[in-house]
Amino acid sequence: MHKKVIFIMLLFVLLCSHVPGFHTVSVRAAVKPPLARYGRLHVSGRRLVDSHGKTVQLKGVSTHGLSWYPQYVNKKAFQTLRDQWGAEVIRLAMYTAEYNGYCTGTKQNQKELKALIDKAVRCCNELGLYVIIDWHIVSDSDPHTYQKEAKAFFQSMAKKYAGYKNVIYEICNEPNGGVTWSQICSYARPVIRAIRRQDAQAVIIVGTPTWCQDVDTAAAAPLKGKNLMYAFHYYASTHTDDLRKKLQTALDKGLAVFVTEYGICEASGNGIIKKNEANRWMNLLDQNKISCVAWNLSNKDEASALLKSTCAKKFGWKRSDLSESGKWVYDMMRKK
Ligand code: IDC
Repeated sequence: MHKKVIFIMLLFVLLCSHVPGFHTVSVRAAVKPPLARYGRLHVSGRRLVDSHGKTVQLKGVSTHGLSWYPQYVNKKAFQTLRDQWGAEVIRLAMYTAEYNGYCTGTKQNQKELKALIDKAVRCCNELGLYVIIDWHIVSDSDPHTYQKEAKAFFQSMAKKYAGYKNVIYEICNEPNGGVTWSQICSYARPVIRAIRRQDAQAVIIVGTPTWCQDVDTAAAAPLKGKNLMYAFHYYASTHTDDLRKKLQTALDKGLAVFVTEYGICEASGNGIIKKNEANRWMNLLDQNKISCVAWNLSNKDEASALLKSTCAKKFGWKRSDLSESGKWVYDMMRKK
């Protein structure tokens, strides 16, 4: 009798294991959401750590421009990323200048962007995901261009989300056009103060010169203050050993680095994909427990988009709905 029961149970497991999705559902159901696992994050030395001081390496996905692809800000999409992909953090890229940017669009547009961020932050909170609010400067190379707007924006965000444990602020995506580290610091200090007046603890990520490549410069003269991190970005088909050296220099100096954007294609966001280089980069990040976010969640017809351009689904993507970049990111994150 006993043997019969065991046999039936084994048969059941064997049959179920052939049902698509069984593994994902069963494995994920047993795992607590990231926020429940790690709690409030903070920075210790060069590491991001959980509420018990244990090193945390978050992996996740960035939206494309929020104004451009608002359709992917929905709970089911984020749930798909959490449960099927293993994502722990979502980055909300809010362009400041391009594509109905926050600083160049209408007041109505600003209102819509804030509503979208609010929806995203709430969804992430309910799902226990970390969320990065990204002030996405690009063509407005110098963050001083919209410093006044940035201060007001982050002050209002920090006021609204001070009680949340999952919100991270990224105050300038990619300074470029020769903007120096000391210029970035003079932008960052008042913006950080505006956040700190509302929220003394949230992790704040500061962009670094040359599209977030010069972390070595930041490491030579980091900002004062707690829970600060520094952004580093790479695109594996364009950036290789030289940039890895820069990152290593910064790490050796003890800089707390967060890769808030990476791609496995060229820096244009398009072009060829180099998986060998992508793997080399990810090994370096894994060895050093550096958190990272993949660019971008959209079906735009470009190599960095994670969804196939023919895929119209707003959530519930299967592996076959993903682009080559998407499949690489999905497989890599699921391994974690
Ligand atoms: C790219 C998008 C592309 C868009 C362009 C506009 O992929 O669809 O037309 O921005 O500027 C970055 C930027 C990020 C870029 C990305 C790829 O932060 O905005 O997105 N990239 O070029 N830095 C390095 C690469």
